[in-house]
Amino acid sequence: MEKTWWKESVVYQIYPRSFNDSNGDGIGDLNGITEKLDYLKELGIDVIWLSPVYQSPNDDNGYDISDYKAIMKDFGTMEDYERMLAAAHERGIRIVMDLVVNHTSDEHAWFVESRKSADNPYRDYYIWREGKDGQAPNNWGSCFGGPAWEYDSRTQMYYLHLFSKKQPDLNWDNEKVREDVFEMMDWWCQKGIDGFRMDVISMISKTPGLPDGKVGENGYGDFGPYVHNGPHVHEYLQEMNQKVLSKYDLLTVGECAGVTIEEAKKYANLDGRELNMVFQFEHMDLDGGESFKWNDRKIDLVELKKTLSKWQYELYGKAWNSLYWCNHDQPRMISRLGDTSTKELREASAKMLGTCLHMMQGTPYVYQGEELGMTNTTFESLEDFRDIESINAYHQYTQNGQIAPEDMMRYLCYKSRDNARTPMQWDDSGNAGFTDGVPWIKVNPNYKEINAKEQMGRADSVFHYYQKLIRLRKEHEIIVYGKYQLLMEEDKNLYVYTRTLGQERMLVICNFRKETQEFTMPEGFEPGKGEILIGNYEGQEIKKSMTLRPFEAMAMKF
Ligand code: TEU
Ligand code: CA
Repeated sequence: MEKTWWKESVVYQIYPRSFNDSNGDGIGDLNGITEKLDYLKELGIDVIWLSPVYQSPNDDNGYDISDYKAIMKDFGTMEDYERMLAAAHERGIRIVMDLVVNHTSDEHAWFVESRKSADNPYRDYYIWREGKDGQAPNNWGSCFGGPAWEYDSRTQMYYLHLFSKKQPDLNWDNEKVREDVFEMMDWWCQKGIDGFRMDVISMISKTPGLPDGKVGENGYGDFGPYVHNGPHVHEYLQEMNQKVLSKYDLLTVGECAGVTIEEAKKYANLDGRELNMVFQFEHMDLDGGESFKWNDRKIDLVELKKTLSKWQYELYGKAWNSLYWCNHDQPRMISRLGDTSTKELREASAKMLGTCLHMMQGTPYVYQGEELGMTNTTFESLEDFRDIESINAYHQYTQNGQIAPEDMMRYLCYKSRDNARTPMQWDDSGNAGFTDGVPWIKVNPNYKEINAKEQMGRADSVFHYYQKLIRLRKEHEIIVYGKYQLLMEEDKNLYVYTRTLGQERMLVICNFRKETQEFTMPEGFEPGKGEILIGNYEGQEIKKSMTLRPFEAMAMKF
């Protein structure tokens, strides 16, 4: 397999609003990031993926962009951006920008023009339709509740928005839209950035005719089949690749809601015609259901193993995986699959989850605070939440009587995106050292126990464990390029797999339970010949049969 830097890298995702506030206004900013580059260097990551920092009215925290070539005032200036980029590059850290081009803000100049009149030159930059019998053009519901169409009285037509009504969808079938987007991407590449994470890029090509979808429990039609991996998506990405991506040395990752293995092989094919890799959602959605993600079901380990293994097997040698447990849209994985009830269990399970993910094949992503074992937060009322998805969902499901308010509040506390968006916990001073002012969202009250300063000063911390996981990838090619094989498929408690590269083999054992588990070494792995690369308990030894302690994990090389 061809060796490339983006296969060998570890990416760290920064959610700028919650990372570090340098000027006391309660909002993280670019200068705040620059101040913390040495921290990231110490952790050892290679690449930063920066959630959007462009000008935005913040209906969806920057995922609604009103000017792609300007920096959000809350975050600083273009000079601050350039200083951050240079400072990152000086440290050998690359910067990947979030590219949000399925939609813009309704305050973007293109949309301001577009809505003026039906014959405006920018009209076809967006998706406008006549109503049907005084109703929306079709039955689609938006991701953030309500219909996916907004009526505009000026021209008496509707525009499509798969997300909030302040996020109108661009019309990618218009080649002028594509040209303008590619020109803007090139402009950023010329500035020296190192790649793009492409927001819901699997949704840019809509099925002509925009057919009604199957009506779900929320009363709206599902747009999925007519929007995910649409008819021209690969053509448009190949065009983007030819016109922009192929001219630079970039890391590209497509966030691909609704992506299947077959589609991923096209998006992330090793032939390099489209993108380097995709974010798939299957392992994240295993605990979903009728009311979308709003429940408190647990992910089933056997299902999780099957799903992740399928992606490992099927993309091997054909396409490339991304590996993630956490991002700004997901509750903290330690609160879903780990145990946060005591410090010991919390740290053991954080390290186990890190081991399980980082030893697979693919490019690992670490979301800010994951390297400390940061947990879900404990909000008490709806007023504490800031996320448009959570707030709208609360109203929608409680108003139509589908979910009782106290249940919905419990589900929000478990699943809300805001769990990942509480401020980064730097130290045990006020507001976790994130800001001298009033933070835009409440700090998780557990910051006195969980913070970077304490962990950097302690050899057995989660931080140092992640540092080692990241370093091992640089020292052992097998971690990057070895072939994956799942063992003990049906075991309900252990996740065990091997990696193979030439004569070398690795064995990875992870106990996903707080109860101890008996384990016998598989055939062909001679205890005396193995070396422990990393493990989350003191004094581990490789033995023919072992009693694995709560959340015990080991990666061994033979
Ligand atoms: O997320 C796309 C996406 O699929 C989300 O709707 C996801 O399903 C949801 O957040 C899970 O609860 C991207 C961004 O990552 C997200 O932050 C944005 O809100 C969204 O696109 C719109 O830009
Ligand atoms: Ca600030």
